[in-house]
Amino acid sequence: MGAAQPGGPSLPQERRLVTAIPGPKSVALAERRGKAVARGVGTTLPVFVARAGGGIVEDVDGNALIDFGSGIAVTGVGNSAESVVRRAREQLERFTHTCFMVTPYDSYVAVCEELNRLTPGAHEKRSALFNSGAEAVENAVKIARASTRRSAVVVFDHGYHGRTNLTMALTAKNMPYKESFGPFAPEVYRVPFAYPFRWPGGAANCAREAAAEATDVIVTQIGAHNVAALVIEPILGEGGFIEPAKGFLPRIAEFCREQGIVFVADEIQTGFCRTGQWFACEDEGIVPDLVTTAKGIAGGLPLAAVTGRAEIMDAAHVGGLGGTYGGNPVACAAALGAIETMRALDLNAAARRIGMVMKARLSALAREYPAIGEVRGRGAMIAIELVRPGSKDAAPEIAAAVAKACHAEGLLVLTAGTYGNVLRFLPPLVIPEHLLVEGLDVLERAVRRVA
Ligand code: PLZ
Repeated sequence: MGAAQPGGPSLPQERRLVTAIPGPKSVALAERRGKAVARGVGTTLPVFVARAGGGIVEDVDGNALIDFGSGIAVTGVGNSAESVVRRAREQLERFTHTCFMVTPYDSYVAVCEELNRLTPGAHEKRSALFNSGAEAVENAVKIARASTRRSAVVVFDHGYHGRTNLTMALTAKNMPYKESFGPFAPEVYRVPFAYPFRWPGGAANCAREAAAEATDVIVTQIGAHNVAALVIEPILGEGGFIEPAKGFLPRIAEFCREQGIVFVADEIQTGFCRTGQWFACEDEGIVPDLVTTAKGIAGGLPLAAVTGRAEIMDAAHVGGLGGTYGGNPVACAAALGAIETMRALDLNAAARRIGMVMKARLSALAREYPAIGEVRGRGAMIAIELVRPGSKDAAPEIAAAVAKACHAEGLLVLTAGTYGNVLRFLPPLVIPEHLLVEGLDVLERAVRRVA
């Protein structure tokens, strides 16, 4: 291999396999890793990355993989996007950190202004910045509790909100997220989510029945007046890209409004153009009280936020919110660059286009292969749920085998779902169309081989 070439937008946009996956250099690095890194930190695909950009992740052996993962819905604007790098570099050279709580800087304020503008609703808003999605969710709960002086938190079946102690409690799935890590935070209650594909009463009744069951549990088992916050992903992410049946979210939001419960939309995976809108809540005109964001916000730098109604956000006392690194100036500069890119390239339109291309191909494939129980999702957040043909029994082994076959052919895909039987596709929103199509070709061949 020659001298290091730049990644980012200038990386050649072509799939290229020059060794087996993983190649010898990755295998050697994996061995070093095994002796240095705790085994609890898992790996989807053990190729070590040399550079990445556009729709390509290039490994240390010179293999170029098509990226259908975006680092789990983070690099929507692409890796090392031009405006992200330019603004972050300029900031790196001026100062790296002062701590916003000690001596503030304007980029933090500018990110909050953008969030207040971009999130749903024209009401007066405030934002606060943090480092990770989990930290944002924790802070949303703190703020809701301070504002309502209530303690209970309601979450949903199949929900995912993080790996810290409180957010483990909010997360539904035991393995691998919670097993052996308890005890968990108290006052967390779980209610049904409108999962049309698996709703016992059928998809047509799903929204109404699920909302009725959820609100009944809140009223009869918790007491609505004890509930500070209801935290919901407008499309479930880790839970398997489950779009709630239409009408479910508006019913839940209305119930929260009636009961004085803070409605928190966790848009950490769905936000920032991923679903073809700035935020997935917009699809049904939902105006959340608080919105948590992270992932796509800063083009790959760690940044997260809580944004919401000024009177709720400002219920937390002065000094009650913060953290050493929250709203780091380099991450804020990157976020301003990422948002600039989303506007300049109209990445909402790009996400909708990706969704159209993917759904058309995958729906055709599903008609041929009954192992694909459902094709679903919105924009550039698309998934297939794998089942034993002729049933709705989860087939995690088929999902794993298809993922493995994709990886071997140079297509990076991720799995998801409570039953591990969902293949999810999250390409960067800047992926060139020829790579999107080629990725789908690889996927189709993998399904044909396995299913
Ligand atoms: N809320 C909706 O999707 C993170 C998890 C990856 P952090 N999802 C990826 C893993 O296995 O750890 C996520 C999310 C939603 C919260 C989070 C948590 O965000 O930045 O990972 O803390």
